[in-house]
Amino acid sequence: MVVFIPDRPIRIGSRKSQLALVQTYWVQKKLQSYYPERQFQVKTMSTQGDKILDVALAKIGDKGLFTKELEVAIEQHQVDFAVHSLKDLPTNLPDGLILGCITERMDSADAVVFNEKYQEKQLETLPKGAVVGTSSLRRLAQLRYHFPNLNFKDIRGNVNTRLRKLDEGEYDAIVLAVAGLQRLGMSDRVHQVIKNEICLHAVGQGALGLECRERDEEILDMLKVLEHKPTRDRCYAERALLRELEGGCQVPIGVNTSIEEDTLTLTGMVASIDGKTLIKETISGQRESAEQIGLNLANHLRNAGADRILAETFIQIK
Ligand code: DPM
Repeated sequence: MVVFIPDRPIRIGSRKSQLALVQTYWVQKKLQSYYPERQFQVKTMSTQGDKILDVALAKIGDKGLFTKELEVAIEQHQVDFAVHSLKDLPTNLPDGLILGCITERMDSADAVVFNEKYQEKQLETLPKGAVVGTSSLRRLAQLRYHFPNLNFKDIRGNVNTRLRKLDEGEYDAIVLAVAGLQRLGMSDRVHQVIKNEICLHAVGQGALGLECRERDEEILDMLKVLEHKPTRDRCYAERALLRELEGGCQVPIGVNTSIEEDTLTLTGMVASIDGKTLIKETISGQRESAEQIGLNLANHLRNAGADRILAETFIQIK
């Protein structure tokens, strides 16, 4: 006798913010189209980063602020994998969990959104003392370096909350990832895309990381259809650099990567949060040794003084 056992539904873990859900539904829809016979369910949960909204991100400092609860859910088999903004995912994952897949990166740049009264402005033409909102040390350090006359102020909350605070006049401008605004269908709010020469993006910015159990062959196999190899190689190099230099998600470290044929080029920068010191280095190597390129660049940056800057940052934000 043949007993028909229906395939179990696949459960996907996600945060509840609008951006997180847009990203997760995108993954769900894609997988559904590849595997029409399977059922995909989304399970949402809040993370520490969603709950603590009155403390500067860098001060909470915890690794995995936006990912920890989702990881516990994977470990406890409440979900089969989780969808994260890759830039929120720590470079060291808990034992037994892995990055099953990295999806194709969208625009990795940062954007400036201006208050109504400054619609015609750019960072370069804002009046002295204009209030610019960001809680990213990376953006703060680089923008202070280039625009010492602007006044930077911390801002917390999800993308929608931040835009509301800008519109209500608490800030003259705020800095957000282009990718986040695009995913939310708010590209029209991007008034300036900040050039690479001014602001290098965060490690993993613009890509999604799908995290699952290391031994779950079924899920690992399933997720492969969403893997984007060039993005994966770039992000592996970026993550190796960050892991080697610090490991966390709230440090003034920025990167840029590109791939041409078999060559991967990685630029990394470390800056002091007062905007006075900035070190930047670039190296290239074989794409297949992406992580080694990240490690090598970390050493170059160290030799140029990165450790001292990072140690000072650590003391300042405590
Ligand atoms: C991390 C940072 C920020 C988020 C720090 C950084 C931005 C915080 C801020 C690690 N996670 O970028 O240097 O602006 O005050 C986050 C966003 C996205 C993923 C929002 C944003 C958008 C999608 C993406 C929060 N995580 O950066 O505007 O970049 O993939």
